[in-house]
Amino acid sequence: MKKWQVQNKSKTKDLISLLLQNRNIKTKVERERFLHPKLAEVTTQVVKISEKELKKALRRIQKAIKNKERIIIFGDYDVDGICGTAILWETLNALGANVLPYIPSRFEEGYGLSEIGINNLKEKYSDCSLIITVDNGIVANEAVDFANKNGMDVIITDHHVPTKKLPKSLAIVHTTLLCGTGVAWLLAQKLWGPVADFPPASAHSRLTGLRAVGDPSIGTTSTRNHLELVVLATIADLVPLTGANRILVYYGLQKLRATKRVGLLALINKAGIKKDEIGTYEIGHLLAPRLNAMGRLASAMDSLRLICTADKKKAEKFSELLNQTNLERQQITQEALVHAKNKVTKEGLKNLIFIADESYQQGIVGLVAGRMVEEYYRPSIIISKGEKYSRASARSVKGFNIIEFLRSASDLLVDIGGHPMAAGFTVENSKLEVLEKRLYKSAQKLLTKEHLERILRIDCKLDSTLINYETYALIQQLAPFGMANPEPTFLTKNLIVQDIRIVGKDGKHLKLRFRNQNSGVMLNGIAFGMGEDSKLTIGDKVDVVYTLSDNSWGNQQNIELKIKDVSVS
Ligand SMILES: [Mn+2]
Repeated sequence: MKKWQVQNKSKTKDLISLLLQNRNIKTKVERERFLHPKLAEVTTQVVKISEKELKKALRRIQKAIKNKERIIIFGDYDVDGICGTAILWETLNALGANVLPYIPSRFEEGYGLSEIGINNLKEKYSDCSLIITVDNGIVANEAVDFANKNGMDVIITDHHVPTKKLPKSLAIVHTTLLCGTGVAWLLAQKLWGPVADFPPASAHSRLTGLRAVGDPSIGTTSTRNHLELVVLATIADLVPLTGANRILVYYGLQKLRATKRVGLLALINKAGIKKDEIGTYEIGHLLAPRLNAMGRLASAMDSLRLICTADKKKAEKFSELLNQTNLERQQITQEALVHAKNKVTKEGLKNLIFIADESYQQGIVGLVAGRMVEEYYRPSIIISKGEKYSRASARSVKGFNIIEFLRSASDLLVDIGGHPMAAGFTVENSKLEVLEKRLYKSAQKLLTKEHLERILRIDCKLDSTLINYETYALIQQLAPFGMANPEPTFLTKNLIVQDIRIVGKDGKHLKLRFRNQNSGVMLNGIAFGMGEDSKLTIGDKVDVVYTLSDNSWGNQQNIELKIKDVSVS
């Protein structure tokens, strides 16, 4: 049972003001910015990117373009890395640079800029003299030194949390206020400079089938076309949708709905999405998992190819590949999840979940850890046991800083990185047992009852007479919803259960019909995942927590409650 927490108990009549207050939007200026975002407000100054570093980066890139130096864009293998790489590659290519993308293999080269990655790219492109990282590099101090020793300059663009000692790269274009693609997009805008509104001389990538600039529209609206990639990355990377990120998502969604990229169109089609209905949900749950699947199981380069291709046949081929790989990814994740859950059932639930197994694949341990947190609401560490070393992914519960927690055992680890809610590390197999004991012991001390209690945050109570299409339309002003701007959640008390139907395959979901005792208003609701252990019966008087969803068809305006929790009054 979740604990319900009504955030705003004041009785203001203005629902929008109340919802904005709950989202920390208080002054008139803040309110205006939130309700009417302006793209011009996303600037390097606003997100605190160093002008000095930016200038150094621009000067070095312009020199490389002029001298026809080989430039490599070195991106991460997730959606954020891929989209940012596409933006810088297409931009530099259109500006006439000798540029190619490079995405390392998770299995052979590991995360981020590394010596082995640099060696591999040198073997392929011996003339490379400038590396630009995307969505990685801010802690790659040794790899940067190695690149410099090998005659390559490095420009870092990243958004991860830096350590005290910065790498000795030529320039660092960095902020934690955007995703990695957002940083790359701002750099690309600066590179376009005043030519942004003119079509560039047609430039074609030298890679067959990877015509980045076959589309002549790319120059005229380049910076805006790239917003469709910024929105994919911003949602996929789970950054809070406030400030500059919210503005980028607001405009990026419009661009994505009108995308002309044949690869994205094929993928959208494969995912069964209507193009003009793409929202943050569709990106987070349908598009991003497909784009991420390649880097988890195979090669992220194919996701990059899908995004950049201008060839319809290739778009079809890559979208099919991504779809298949994602199905495989789902199956592998599911198998590992069942295995992990069985282990908890057998050994009992402790404050912390720590499970290592040879059968877990590296690319999916993060997903399994996330699902274990959902299931048990405990900090979860899932480990893919290798021959000598194991790779682990950890996910946390609100208020428990997992990176700090894990760093307390860093003497036992090979490497570690991440954020308060999600982290990853490498450990030698021989140290797994000691590590497990140490972490359990320390979790026993640090984790409180409050940490392990699920809280359902509710914006406010809503009178059942206000559950209508007008209210739904009103709260859409606050969209797009996502991290740090959740869909408005309401509580309505004393509804009478009028009808219950079990729906969905395996009878997982409930369709409910409620009646308001006093007004007689009838309401429809759907409760996903509540079919199996529901104890509701017809005639029960209940309190319901829900979000509103539009279930209109034809001219019939119809609002449905998407139920998050029900309790008998
Ligand atoms: Mn990122």
